Amino acid sequence: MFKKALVKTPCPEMINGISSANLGKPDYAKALEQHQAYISALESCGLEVTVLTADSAYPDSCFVEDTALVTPNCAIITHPGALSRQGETTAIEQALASFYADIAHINSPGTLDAGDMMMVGKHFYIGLSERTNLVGAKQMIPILEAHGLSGSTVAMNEMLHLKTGVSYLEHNNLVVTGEMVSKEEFKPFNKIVIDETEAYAANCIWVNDYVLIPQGRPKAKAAIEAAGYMVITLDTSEFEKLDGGLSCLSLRF
Ligand code: CIR
Repeated sequence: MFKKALVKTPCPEMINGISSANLGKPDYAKALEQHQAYISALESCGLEVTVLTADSAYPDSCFVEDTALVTPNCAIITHPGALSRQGETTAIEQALASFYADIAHINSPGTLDAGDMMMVGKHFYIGLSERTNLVGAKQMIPILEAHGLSGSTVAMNEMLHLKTGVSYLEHNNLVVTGEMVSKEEFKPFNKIVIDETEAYAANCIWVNDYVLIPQGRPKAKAAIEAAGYMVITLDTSEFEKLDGGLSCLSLRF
């Protein structure tokens, strides 16, 4: 069960965030509304949500997931792979210091975005992406092991982050799309395969037996409901324009 979440209000400069989506620039007012609805949804799942103030220096700073890994035992501040995002970690570390006595760090030349990390019980899969390098993963794994956890790497070619294409919904259920469908390491799971036309819904989040999914993906919604979950749909169109999904917008612990 998760009890808390940390989010950060999008800043007006988000319209200049990193993007490969070709969906146009986000509408800032709409993004704020969607962010508020996201916070309300987390609260309705029983989480106490800490909201950090917007920071104009970092257009992508609402995507807090990439800046830290939060586990039951420790927090690890990452070293994000995109240069323009590396300074985002300072505010996140300050905020996490209220919740964690034990904070470790990934350091240069290691890079790691925690959007590349997926928690399955005490194990963490680490995607080797354009943002997360092997040096970063090799720093992360011993930190996990020192805290009674474990980690292993997953090769990937097509996606921004590991969790762009795979989400763990507890109970051995894994939502997958694209290159994640056939990964050897994911063979032991019950797979809920998301159609390529709704691939964006593969980034969804389990929160205390609810599953939050993006709006407008009816096949994904039906498949996740059929697996026994209560589904909450949220409009994340303005974050999708920046390659961001539901998991990216919070740290849950
Ligand atoms: C970026 O490219 O870093 C942001 N525009 C999107 C980050 C999305 N984060 C995530 O998938 N964990």
